[in-house]
Amino acid sequence: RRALIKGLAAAPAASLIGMPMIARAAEIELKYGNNLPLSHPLNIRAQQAVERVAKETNGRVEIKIFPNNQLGGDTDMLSQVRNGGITFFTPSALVIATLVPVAAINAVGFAFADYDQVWKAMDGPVGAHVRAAIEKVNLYAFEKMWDNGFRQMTTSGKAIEQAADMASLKIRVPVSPLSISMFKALGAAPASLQFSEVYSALQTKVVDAQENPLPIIQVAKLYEVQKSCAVSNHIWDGFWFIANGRAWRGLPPDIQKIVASAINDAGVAQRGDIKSLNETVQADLQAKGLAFNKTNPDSFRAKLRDGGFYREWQERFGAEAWGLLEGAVGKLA
Ligand code: X2X
Repeated sequence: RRALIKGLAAAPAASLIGMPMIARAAEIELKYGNNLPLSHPLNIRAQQAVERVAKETNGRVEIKIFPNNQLGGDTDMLSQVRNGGITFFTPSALVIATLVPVAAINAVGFAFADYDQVWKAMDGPVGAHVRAAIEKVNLYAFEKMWDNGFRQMTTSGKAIEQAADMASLKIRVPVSPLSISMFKALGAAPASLQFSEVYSALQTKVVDAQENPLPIIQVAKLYEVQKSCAVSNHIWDGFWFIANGRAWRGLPPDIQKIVASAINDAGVAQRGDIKSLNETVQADLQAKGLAFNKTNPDSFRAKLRDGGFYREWQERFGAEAWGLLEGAVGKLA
Protein backbone atom coordinates (compact mmCIF):
# COMPACT_ATOMS: atom_id res chain seq x y z
CA ARG A 1 0.00 0.00 0.00
CA ARG A 2 2.75 2.39 0.92
CA ALA A 3 4.56 1.62 -2.32
CA LEU A 4 1.45 2.43 -4.30
CA ILE A 5 1.05 5.82 -2.61
CA LYS A 6 4.72 6.57 -3.15
CA GLY A 7 4.44 5.60 -6.77
CA LEU A 8 1.45 7.88 -7.34
CA ALA A 9 3.10 10.80 -5.60
CA ALA A 10 6.24 10.38 -7.63
CA ALA A 11 4.50 10.24 -11.00
CA PRO A 12 3.78 13.93 -11.65
CA ALA A 13 7.24 15.03 -10.57
CA ALA A 14 8.86 12.46 -12.81
CA SER A 15 6.82 13.52 -15.81
CA LEU A 16 7.64 17.18 -15.24
CA ILE A 17 11.33 16.45 -15.03
CA GLY A 18 11.17 14.02 -17.90
CA MET A 19 9.40 16.30 -20.38
CA PRO A 20 10.48 19.88 -19.85
CA MET A 21 10.49 20.69 -23.57
CA ILE A 22 6.98 19.53 -24.32
CA ALA A 23 4.31 22.22 -24.24
CA ARG A 24 1.95 21.44 -21.41
CA ALA A 25 -1.69 22.36 -21.05
CA ALA A 26 -2.29 25.70 -19.42
CA GLU A 27 -2.70 25.62 -15.67
CA ILE A 28 -6.05 27.42 -15.91
CA GLU A 29 -8.38 26.76 -18.83
CA LEU A 30 -11.46 28.93 -19.17
CA LYS A 31 -14.28 28.77 -21.70
CA TYR A 32 -16.01 31.76 -23.25
CA GLY A 33 -19.20 31.36 -25.29
CA ASN A 34 -21.02 33.90 -27.46
CA ASN A 35 -23.77 34.12 -30.06
CA LEU A 36 -22.02 35.97 -32.88
CA PRO A 37 -20.17 34.90 -36.05
CA LEU A 38 -16.36 35.01 -35.93
CA SER A 39 -16.23 37.99 -38.27
CA HIS A 40 -18.04 40.31 -35.83
CA PRO A 41 -15.75 42.81 -34.02
CA LEU A 42 -16.78 41.24 -30.72
CA ASN A 43 -15.04 38.00 -31.67
CA ILE A 44 -12.06 39.71 -33.32
CA ARG A 45 -11.34 41.77 -30.20
CA ALA A 46 -12.08 38.88 -27.84
CA GLN A 47 -9.49 36.81 -29.71
CA GLN A 48 -6.92 39.57 -29.15
CA ALA A 49 -7.78 39.68 -25.46
CA VAL A 50 -7.28 35.91 -25.24
CA GLU A 51 -3.84 36.20 -26.85
CA ARG A 52 -2.86 39.02 -24.52
CA VAL A 53 -3.92 37.01 -21.47
CA ALA A 54 -1.88 34.00 -22.63
CA LYS A 55 1.17 36.19 -23.15
CA GLU A 56 0.93 38.20 -19.94
CA THR A 57 0.36 35.09 -17.83
CA ASN A 58 3.20 33.24 -19.56
CA GLY A 59 0.77 30.63 -20.78
CA ARG A 60 -0.74 29.92 -17.37
CA VAL A 61 -4.20 30.98 -18.52
CA GLU A 62 -5.83 29.78 -21.70
CA ILE A 63 -9.26 31.14 -22.66
CA LYS A 64 -11.00 29.16 -25.35
CA ILE A 65 -13.66 30.96 -27.41
CA PHE A 66 -16.81 29.16 -28.56
CA PRO A 67 -18.41 31.63 -31.00
CA ASN A 68 -21.60 31.57 -33.03
CA ASN A 69 -23.86 29.62 -30.64
CA GLN A 70 -21.61 26.54 -30.76
CA LEU A 71 -22.59 25.83 -27.16
CA GLY A 72 -26.29 26.52 -27.69
CA GLY A 73 -28.38 29.67 -27.85
CA ASP A 74 -28.42 32.60 -25.45
CA THR A 75 -30.68 30.90 -22.94
CA ASP A 76 -28.42 27.85 -22.81
CA MET A 77 -25.25 29.91 -22.44
CA LEU A 78 -26.85 31.97 -19.69
CA SER A 79 -27.47 28.82 -17.65
CA GLN A 80 -23.99 27.51 -18.46
CA VAL A 81 -22.30 30.65 -17.16
CA ARG A 82 -24.45 30.48 -14.03
CA ASN A 83 -23.61 26.87 -13.27
CA GLY A 84 -19.93 27.20 -14.21
CA GLY A 85 -20.06 25.06 -17.36
CA ILE A 86 -18.51 28.07 -19.06
CA THR A 87 -16.65 30.89 -17.30
CA PHE A 88 -17.48 33.76 -19.65
CA PHE A 89 -20.46 34.81 -21.77
CA THR A 90 -21.44 38.06 -23.50
CA PRO A 91 -25.22 38.34 -23.36
CA SER A 92 -26.91 41.43 -24.74
CA ALA A 93 -28.47 43.62 -22.06
CA LEU A 94 -31.85 42.50 -23.42
CA VAL A 95 -31.04 38.86 -22.78
CA ILE A 96 -29.36 39.04 -19.36
CA ALA A 97 -32.48 40.98 -18.32
CA THR A 98 -34.36 37.67 -18.18
CA LEU A 99 -32.25 37.06 -15.07
CA VAL A 100 -31.43 40.62 -13.96
CA PRO A 101 -34.47 42.70 -14.98
CA VAL A 102 -32.88 46.13 -14.50
CA ALA A 103 -30.21 45.25 -17.07
CA ALA A 104 -32.67 46.18 -19.83
CA ILE A 105 -32.69 49.81 -18.67
CA ASN A 106 -30.44 50.89 -21.58
CA ALA A 107 -32.94 49.38 -24.04
CA VAL A 108 -35.90 51.62 -23.22
CA GLY A 109 -37.26 52.70 -26.60
CA PHE A 110 -35.76 55.89 -28.09
CA ALA A 111 -33.94 56.77 -24.85
CA PHE A 112 -30.47 57.53 -26.20
CA ALA A 113 -29.87 60.25 -28.80
CA ASP A 114 -26.26 59.29 -29.58
CA TYR A 115 -23.13 57.43 -28.45
CA ASP A 116 -21.94 60.27 -26.22
CA GLN A 117 -25.01 59.75 -24.09
CA VAL A 118 -24.64 55.96 -24.26
CA TRP A 119 -21.06 55.73 -22.97
CA LYS A 120 -21.52 58.46 -20.35
CA ALA A 121 -24.41 56.46 -18.94
CA MET A 122 -22.96 52.97 -19.27
CA ASP A 123 -19.42 53.86 -18.09
CA GLY A 124 -21.08 55.96 -15.39
CA PRO A 125 -24.01 55.65 -12.97
CA VAL A 126 -26.39 53.58 -15.14
CA GLY A 127 -23.73 50.95 -15.85
CA ALA A 128 -22.63 50.87 -12.19
CA HIS A 129 -26.22 50.27 -11.10
CA VAL A 130 -26.65 47.39 -13.55
CA ARG A 131 -23.28 45.81 -12.67
CA ALA A 132 -24.22 45.79 -8.99
CA ALA A 133 -27.48 44.01 -9.86
CA ILE A 134 -25.59 41.46 -11.97
CA GLU A 135 -23.27 40.73 -9.03
CA LYS A 136 -26.29 40.00 -6.84
CA VAL A 137 -27.04 36.90 -8.92
CA ASN A 138 -23.48 35.70 -8.40
CA LEU A 139 -22.12 36.74 -11.78
CA TYR A 140 -19.27 39.18 -12.28
CA ALA A 141 -19.69 41.91 -14.92
CA PHE A 142 -16.54 43.50 -16.35
CA GLU A 143 -16.54 47.26 -16.20
CA LYS A 144 -16.65 48.09 -19.90
CA MET A 145 -19.73 47.16 -21.83
CA TRP A 146 -19.19 46.10 -25.45
CA ASP A 147 -21.20 47.63 -28.30
CA ASN A 148 -23.95 45.86 -30.17
CA GLY A 149 -25.38 49.08 -31.58
CA PHE A 150 -28.55 51.00 -32.29
CA ARG A 151 -31.16 48.51 -33.41
CA GLN A 152 -32.88 48.94 -36.80
CA MET A 153 -35.88 47.12 -38.23
CA THR A 154 -35.80 44.97 -41.35
CA THR A 155 -38.66 43.26 -43.14
CA SER A 156 -39.36 41.07 -46.15
CA GLY A 157 -42.66 42.91 -46.68
CA LYS A 158 -43.71 46.52 -47.00
CA ALA A 159 -41.14 49.08 -45.80
CA ILE A 160 -41.68 50.37 -42.25
CA GLU A 161 -41.96 54.14 -42.36
CA GLN A 162 -44.05 54.99 -39.33
CA ALA A 163 -45.60 53.31 -36.33
CA ALA A 164 -48.81 52.49 -38.22
CA ASP A 165 -46.81 50.24 -40.58
CA MET A 166 -46.10 47.92 -37.69
CA ALA A 167 -49.70 46.83 -37.20
CA SER A 168 -49.74 43.02 -36.77
CA LEU A 169 -46.21 42.74 -38.18
CA LYS A 170 -44.72 39.35 -37.34
CA ILE A 171 -41.35 40.45 -36.01
CA ARG A 172 -38.68 38.41 -34.27
CA VAL A 173 -37.27 39.95 -31.11
CA PRO A 174 -34.64 38.55 -28.70
CA VAL A 175 -35.73 36.52 -25.67
CA SER A 176 -36.49 39.66 -23.71
CA PRO A 177 -39.59 40.87 -21.85
CA LEU A 178 -38.83 44.49 -22.70
CA SER A 179 -38.65 43.81 -26.44
CA ILE A 180 -41.95 41.93 -26.37
CA SER A 181 -43.63 44.70 -24.40
CA MET A 182 -42.28 47.43 -26.69
CA PHE A 183 -43.28 45.79 -29.95
CA LYS A 184 -46.72 44.92 -28.62
CA ALA A 185 -47.16 48.56 -27.61
CA LEU A 186 -46.24 49.49 -31.20
CA GLY A 187 -49.05 47.27 -32.46
CA ALA A 188 -46.83 44.51 -33.86
CA ALA A 189 -47.02 40.75 -33.23
CA PRO A 190 -43.55 40.04 -31.75
CA ALA A 191 -42.13 36.55 -31.24
CA SER A 192 -39.11 35.82 -29.02
CA LEU A 193 -36.46 33.65 -30.67
CA GLN A 194 -32.83 33.09 -29.79
CA PHE A 195 -30.40 34.61 -32.27
CA SER A 196 -29.33 31.15 -33.40
CA GLU A 197 -32.79 30.71 -34.95
CA VAL A 198 -33.24 34.07 -36.64
CA TYR A 199 -31.87 33.40 -40.14
CA SER A 200 -33.95 30.29 -40.70
CA ALA A 201 -37.06 31.82 -39.12
CA LEU A 202 -36.85 34.65 -41.66
CA GLN A 203 -36.01 32.31 -44.51
CA THR A 204 -38.97 30.04 -43.83
CA LYS A 205 -41.26 33.04 -43.11
CA VAL A 206 -42.05 31.96 -39.58
CA VAL A 207 -41.59 35.71 -39.08
CA ASP A 208 -41.45 38.51 -41.64
CA ALA A 209 -39.30 41.00 -39.81
CA GLN A 210 -36.51 41.33 -37.24
CA GLU A 211 -34.58 44.14 -35.61
CA ASN A 212 -30.82 44.36 -35.05
CA PRO A 213 -27.90 46.77 -35.44
CA LEU A 214 -26.52 46.95 -39.01
CA PRO A 215 -23.21 45.17 -38.24
CA ILE A 216 -25.21 42.12 -37.08
CA ILE A 217 -27.39 42.23 -40.19
CA GLN A 218 -24.14 42.22 -42.18
CA VAL A 219 -22.17 39.45 -40.44
CA ALA A 220 -25.19 37.16 -40.03
CA LYS A 221 -26.16 37.77 -43.69
CA LEU A 222 -29.73 38.68 -42.76
CA TYR A 223 -29.88 40.85 -45.92
CA GLU A 224 -30.19 37.58 -47.87
CA VAL A 225 -33.63 36.98 -46.36
CA GLN A 226 -34.88 40.56 -45.87
CA LYS A 227 -35.89 43.27 -48.37
CA SER A 228 -35.85 46.58 -46.59
CA CYS A 229 -34.42 48.28 -43.56
CA ALA A 230 -35.94 51.12 -41.59
CA VAL A 231 -33.33 53.23 -39.83
CA SER A 232 -35.26 53.56 -36.60
CA ASN A 233 -32.53 53.58 -33.93
CA HIS A 234 -35.27 52.39 -31.60
CA ILE A 235 -33.06 50.70 -28.96
CA TRP A 236 -29.41 51.03 -28.04
CA ASP A 237 -28.07 47.61 -27.15
CA GLY A 238 -24.75 46.45 -25.74
CA PHE A 239 -23.16 43.22 -24.50
CA TRP A 240 -22.16 42.69 -20.88
CA PHE A 241 -18.97 40.64 -20.63
CA ILE A 242 -19.80 38.47 -17.63
CA ALA A 243 -18.07 35.71 -15.66
CA ASN A 244 -19.31 32.98 -13.34
CA GLY A 245 -18.94 34.57 -9.89
CA ARG A 246 -17.34 31.60 -8.15
CA ALA A 247 -14.88 30.93 -10.96
CA TRP A 248 -13.94 34.60 -11.09
CA ARG A 249 -13.37 34.90 -7.35
CA GLY A 250 -11.33 31.68 -7.46
CA LEU A 251 -8.71 33.21 -9.74
CA PRO A 252 -5.55 34.58 -8.11
CA PRO A 253 -5.62 38.42 -7.91
CA ASP A 254 -2.70 38.85 -10.33
CA ILE A 255 -4.53 36.76 -12.93
CA GLN A 256 -7.80 38.64 -12.34
CA LYS A 257 -5.99 41.88 -12.99
CA ILE A 258 -4.50 40.69 -16.28
CA VAL A 259 -7.78 39.22 -17.50
CA ALA A 260 -9.85 42.27 -16.54
CA SER A 261 -7.46 44.71 -18.21
CA ALA A 262 -7.29 42.63 -21.39
CA ILE A 263 -11.06 42.28 -21.62
CA ASN A 264 -11.91 45.88 -20.75
CA ASP A 265 -9.33 47.26 -23.20
CA ALA A 266 -10.62 44.93 -25.91
CA GLY A 267 -14.16 46.15 -25.19
CA VAL A 268 -13.18 49.78 -25.63
CA ALA A 269 -11.39 48.92 -28.90
CA GLN A 270 -14.48 47.00 -30.04
CA ARG A 271 -16.61 50.11 -29.52
CA GLY A 272 -14.27 51.90 -31.92
CA ASP A 273 -14.65 49.09 -34.47
CA ILE A 274 -18.43 49.37 -34.45
CA LYS A 275 -18.14 53.13 -34.77
CA SER A 276 -16.01 52.82 -37.92
CA LEU A 277 -18.20 50.05 -39.25
CA ASN A 278 -21.26 52.27 -38.83
CA GLU A 279 -19.78 54.62 -41.43
CA THR A 280 -19.64 52.00 -44.18
CA VAL A 281 -22.12 49.27 -43.33
CA GLN A 282 -25.23 50.87 -44.85
CA ALA A 283 -23.56 51.32 -48.24
CA ASP A 284 -22.38 47.71 -48.14
CA LEU A 285 -25.84 46.39 -47.30
CA GLN A 286 -27.39 48.56 -50.01
CA ALA A 287 -24.96 47.13 -52.53
CA LYS A 288 -26.09 43.68 -51.41
CA GLY A 289 -29.70 44.59 -52.23
CA LEU A 290 -31.19 45.78 -48.95
CA ALA A 291 -33.30 48.94 -49.46
CA PHE A 292 -33.07 51.62 -46.77
CA ASN A 293 -35.51 54.23 -45.57
CA LYS A 294 -35.38 56.78 -42.79
CA THR A 295 -38.05 56.99 -40.12
CA ASN A 296 -39.21 59.80 -37.92
CA PRO A 297 -39.21 58.67 -34.27
CA ASP A 298 -42.23 60.84 -33.39
CA SER A 299 -44.99 58.44 -34.44
CA PHE A 300 -43.23 55.53 -32.68
CA ARG A 301 -42.66 57.50 -29.48
CA ALA A 302 -46.23 58.76 -29.44
CA LYS A 303 -47.58 55.25 -29.83
CA LEU A 304 -45.38 53.98 -27.00
CA ARG A 305 -46.38 56.87 -24.77
CA ASP A 306 -50.10 56.49 -25.49
CA GLY A 307 -49.90 52.74 -24.95
CA GLY A 308 -48.42 53.28 -21.48
CA PHE A 309 -45.05 51.71 -22.35
CA TYR A 310 -42.92 54.29 -20.54
CA ARG A 311 -45.19 54.37 -17.49
CA GLU A 312 -45.11 50.59 -17.21
CA TRP A 313 -41.34 50.31 -17.47
CA GLN A 314 -40.69 53.22 -15.16
CA GLU A 315 -42.58 51.22 -12.58
CA ARG A 316 -40.90 47.92 -13.41
CA PHE A 317 -37.36 49.31 -13.32
CA GLY A 318 -38.06 51.38 -10.21
CA ALA A 319 -37.50 55.04 -9.38
CA GLU A 320 -33.75 54.73 -8.82
CA ALA A 321 -32.79 53.12 -12.12
CA TRP A 322 -35.27 55.27 -14.06
CA GLY A 323 -33.85 58.39 -12.41
CA LEU A 324 -30.33 57.41 -13.42
CA LEU A 325 -31.42 56.85 -17.01
CA GLU A 326 -33.27 60.18 -17.15
CA GLY A 327 -30.23 61.82 -15.59
CA ALA A 328 -28.28 60.66 -18.65
CA VAL A 329 -30.81 61.28 -21.42
CA GLY A 330 -33.34 63.78 -20.09
CA LYS A 331 -37.00 63.32 -19.24
CA LEU A 332 -38.57 60.35 -21.05
CA ALA A 333 -42.13 60.83 -22.29
O1 X2X B 1 -30.23 38.26 -30.71
C1 X2X B 1 -29.99 39.37 -31.17
O2 X2X B 1 -30.79 39.99 -31.86
C2 X2X B 1 -28.67 40.02 -30.83
C3 X2X B 1 -27.56 39.36 -31.60
O3 X2X B 1 -28.70 41.38 -31.15
C4 X2X B 1 -28.50 39.87 -29.37
O4 X2X B 1 -27.63 39.23 -28.89
C5 X2X B 1 -29.56 40.52 -28.55
